Amino acid sequence: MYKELNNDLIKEYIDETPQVRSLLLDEDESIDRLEVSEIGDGNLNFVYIIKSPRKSLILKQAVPYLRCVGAEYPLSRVRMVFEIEALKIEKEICPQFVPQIYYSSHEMSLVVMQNLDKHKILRGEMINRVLFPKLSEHISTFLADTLFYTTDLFLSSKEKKESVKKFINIELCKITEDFIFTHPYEENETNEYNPRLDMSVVKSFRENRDIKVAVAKMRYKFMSEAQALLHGDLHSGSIMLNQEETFVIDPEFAFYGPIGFDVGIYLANLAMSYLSLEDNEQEYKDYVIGMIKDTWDLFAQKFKANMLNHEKKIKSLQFDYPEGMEHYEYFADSFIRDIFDDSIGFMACEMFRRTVGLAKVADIAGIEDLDRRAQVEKRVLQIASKLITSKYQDIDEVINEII
Ligand code: SR1
Ligand code: MG
Repeated sequence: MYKELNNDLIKEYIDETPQVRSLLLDEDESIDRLEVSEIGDGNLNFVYIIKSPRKSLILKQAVPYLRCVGAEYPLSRVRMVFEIEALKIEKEICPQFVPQIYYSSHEMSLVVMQNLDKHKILRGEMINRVLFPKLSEHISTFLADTLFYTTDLFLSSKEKKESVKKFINIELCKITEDFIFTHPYEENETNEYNPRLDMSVVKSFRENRDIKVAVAKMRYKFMSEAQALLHGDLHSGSIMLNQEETFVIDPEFAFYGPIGFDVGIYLANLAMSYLSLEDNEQEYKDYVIGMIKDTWDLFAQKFKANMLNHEKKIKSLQFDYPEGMEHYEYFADSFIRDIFDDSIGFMACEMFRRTVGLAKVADIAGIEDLDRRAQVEKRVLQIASKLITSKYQDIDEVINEII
């Protein structure tokens, strides 16, 4: 039976759960030897570190409401099932980038997993101006592999449809539909604004026909294009890393959606980190811009290599004739071109919502001087307005809008 845990109840729960207890303690050791602390700073769930003299691990539990709003915003616990199942699939595809799961319980809506205690959250590290030379290589592989190996370009028709069925994540998709694609474009009680933000800029994007049409198209794409199993919330708070290793966490928003959504959300978070920097931080600025360029370029190369690597599958996709491979390569280029356009569209949507919606990014919301923060936010909105209404040849053109 489900029980909402807290620091004390967790010890009892572990005592009654031999699969977890044996990871932490010898049989004759008392549960008093455990130390439990809640460390979650996300919007949805509770996350505990549990330490014993020999090991530490993470226990993450979903509660029947949205944590950042409270009990008045009910949210079913089924989101933990999506998180557990997505972690398993991602782990199979990219074992090096996904934490180890030790135990999971659908009934208790919880997962027990590797404590990444030698790793930190990317967002905080970017706020502290730490450089990670391997990150773009790692994230581009995570994106290219998780997003290719869950598409119809790789799976059989039956496997893909069965997987789509397993990931009908109605409630968390609705959160994205509301908080990314709807509320930022209307007066909504959940929106939050920096009091110094120039509201005429907000008004102008809310009443701009081209922006509204473009956002409506991205929303429709998000709702209807079941291309690949997405992480669904790949911002810089969903990545833990150090100089050697990168882990992608928190896939509770996982569902089958448009590939460009994951890519675009990540690029938007890099762009907002860049825009939060001061004029005199040129070295870090160059580094973040390099991340935007490398992430896209490496993703595109790796996704294309994945597409070209499965000859049997390619032949079954009606390219089984002498020039078939060459024609398939045209298809690959055109497919990746469409992902690029989608990524930039979703990137813009993420930039709008992180400025006027409920969920902010600490890179910008943490700027103490509200006037400077408002200047940064105005720039974010102006760039997002441009990105969503324009067509770009390549990532360099997009970067030119941002710098
Ligand atoms: C109301 S929940 C707001 C956001 O938190 C999650 O991390 C997702 O990004 C969601 O949109
Ligand atoms: Mg999250």
